[in-house]
Amino acid sequence: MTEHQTVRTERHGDVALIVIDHPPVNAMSVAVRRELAAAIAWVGHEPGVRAAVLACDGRTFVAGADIREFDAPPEQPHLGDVCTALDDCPRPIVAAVHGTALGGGFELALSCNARVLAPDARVGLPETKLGLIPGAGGTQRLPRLAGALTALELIASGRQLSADEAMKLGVVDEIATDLRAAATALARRLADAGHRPRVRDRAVPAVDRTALDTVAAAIRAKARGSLAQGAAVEAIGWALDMPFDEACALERARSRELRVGPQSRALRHLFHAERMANRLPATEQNLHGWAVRQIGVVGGGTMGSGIAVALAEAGFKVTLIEASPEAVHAAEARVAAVWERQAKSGRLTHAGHRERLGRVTYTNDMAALADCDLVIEAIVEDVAAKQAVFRQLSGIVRRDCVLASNTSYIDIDLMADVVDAPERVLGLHFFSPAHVMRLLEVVRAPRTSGEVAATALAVAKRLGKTAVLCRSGEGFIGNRLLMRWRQVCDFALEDGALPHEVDAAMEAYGFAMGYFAVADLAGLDIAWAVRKRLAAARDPHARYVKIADWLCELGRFGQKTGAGYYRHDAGKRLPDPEVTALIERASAEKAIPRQPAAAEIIQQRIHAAMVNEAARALSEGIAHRPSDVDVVLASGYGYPAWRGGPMHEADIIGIPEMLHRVEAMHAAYGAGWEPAPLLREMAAAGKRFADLNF
Ligand code: 3H9
Repeated sequence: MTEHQTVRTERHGDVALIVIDHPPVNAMSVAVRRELAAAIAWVGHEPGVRAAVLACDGRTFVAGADIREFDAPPEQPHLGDVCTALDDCPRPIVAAVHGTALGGGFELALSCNARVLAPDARVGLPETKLGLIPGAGGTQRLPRLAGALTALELIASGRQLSADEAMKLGVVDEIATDLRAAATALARRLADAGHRPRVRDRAVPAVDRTALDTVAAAIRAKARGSLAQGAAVEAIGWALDMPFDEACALERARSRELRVGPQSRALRHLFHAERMANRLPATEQNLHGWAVRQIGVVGGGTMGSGIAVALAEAGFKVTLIEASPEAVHAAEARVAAVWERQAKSGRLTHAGHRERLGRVTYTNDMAALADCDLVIEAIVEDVAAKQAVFRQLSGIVRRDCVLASNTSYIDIDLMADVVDAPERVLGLHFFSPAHVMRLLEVVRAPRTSGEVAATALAVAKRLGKTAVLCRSGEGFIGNRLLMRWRQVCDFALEDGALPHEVDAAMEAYGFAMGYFAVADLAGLDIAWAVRKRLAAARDPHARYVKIADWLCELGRFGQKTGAGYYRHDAGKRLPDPEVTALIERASAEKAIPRQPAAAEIIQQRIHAAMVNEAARALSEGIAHRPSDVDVVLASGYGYPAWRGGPMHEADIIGIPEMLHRVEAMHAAYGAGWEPAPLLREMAAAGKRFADLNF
């Protein structure tokens, strides 16, 4: 037995055990690579050792290359060299995988002679999510086991495989509860048989090249400017057309090239930003939340039923409240329909389906919430109605039951005002569909206690959400920026563009959809209600565009009414002459000479408007750090992640240039568009937004 800092070896008779022990996630730092290479060499020559098992201590198998080293030049041995050492070891080595084997971790496992997985283990190559492709043979070994088409889908999406799915695809050899014992037995069997199967020696199964080209074209189109997916397509091509070593050399070079490029830097920024965004302030980090088992949801519409689905899928017991027996019935049908679809498509087993259904109860009796640890209100966006619910809840639930509102705009303090123990009230702003969208704004009102915030963050973690902690204020972070961004889009219409032109500019920037297409999809009536609510507070000197109000007055609420900014016909979005006429009328009323809009100007102004508004939200303490804004925009609003979010981009553009752009926008748009004081201060002090992240 040898002792190292991050990798140790043990002898169990004729089988050696190599254990990586590098908390928290066994990432392959240079120290781990060095020590693992030494351990593999030791297995190769140690007298009496006939085979080995590669395993990890702690909560997971190797989570990949060490991302913290990516900003420095790579040091030897490279991960690919360690994989080659596994290939070349004269004695069979079996990977014993628990937790997640991701990226370089899965590449290590693929370089072993066999793989045994714990039943709840997962494997995947998520490198494209970091703007990379696998760089240690993953793009070459995975197609040899799973086939080129499947490997391409997995690498381009970064999707993880469950143990069962990995087994079905032939990527792993066994699933075992007693992981190390099973891996040891398999290693011994391989040694007995004198068998040392290597993935690299297998041929890539024949593939229909036309089908592959079709999938590749779809992947490139979906990437919307992100480079890594295109590189993944190329790398799978190398697997089909080139000898293994030659293809691996190309893969390694391409992976490195991407690593030093701006897209991977931006995505790494988001990776770290996501892990900062859900942290309580330093003074509260020792606070623990309360255990949450039973959760109530008030309101079973699209949002409420989506929230119930998300909660039940994470294992919580849920009580869903609706106002009338008919509405209860409709909510139940909404929830059931989601799982029905999943079951039909094979994504949910029969047993899993039954279990989920059993976790939710439906009633119109609020008293059923008496035992809940958390209640989430998800009714209409109406302050008085929400206050009535909170008042009622306050008389029903325990005093330590956390009360959350799913409002997307309303000040949480207004709800806290009407309950007993207001420190337990906060906002949980889910995005629709709530069981699909990753983002969750966790909104603290002035009185919300640290324990309540910690409780909500723990629930968010269990839901697998990307939680961003922020303070309460009109629209929180995301919708506050969206209001500005919408105004820029509206101004563009009055100034000379049409909805499909503005949307095309945003799509060219990397958004999946433009603002007007999204507005039609979401429905124009909610924003209309917000505008009416805020009408009295509006600055009378600020420019106001009436087009959206006119559309709503005509009953054009978007896709659900067949018409909004577009005409919707058989699933198609079509420019509508009636809307063009309204837009031209709006320009004429203000005597604005309509001029064709350059896509670049639209893009720059949307970005500048977001950055300026975010700077104000930062000064007001609504957003805690600039990187939180990036997380919100990239995970909830379709901002192209490969750009790193608006604040990261602002740093790249440079703060003085950003200020210049905001000043130009102010000159064009007038009152309400003044540069944020913070932006001026930063430009004067030579600061970047990154300097404000903590
Ligand atoms: C790669 O492998 C490229 C190769 O092909 C290259 C070959 C040449 N490195 O997420 P958590 C930290 S690219 C360094 O909160 P969880 C993380 O920052 C890599 N650090 O835990 C955090 O630190 P802190 C491909 C890492 O239980 C702490 O660990 N792999 C790494 O919710 C806990 O993280 C990936 O993309 C890393 N690779 O989730 C996997 N990973 O406490 C990325 C995590 O200081 N990782 N940390 O904030 C994950 O997906 C999740 O972390 C994981 C655990 C599922 C593993």
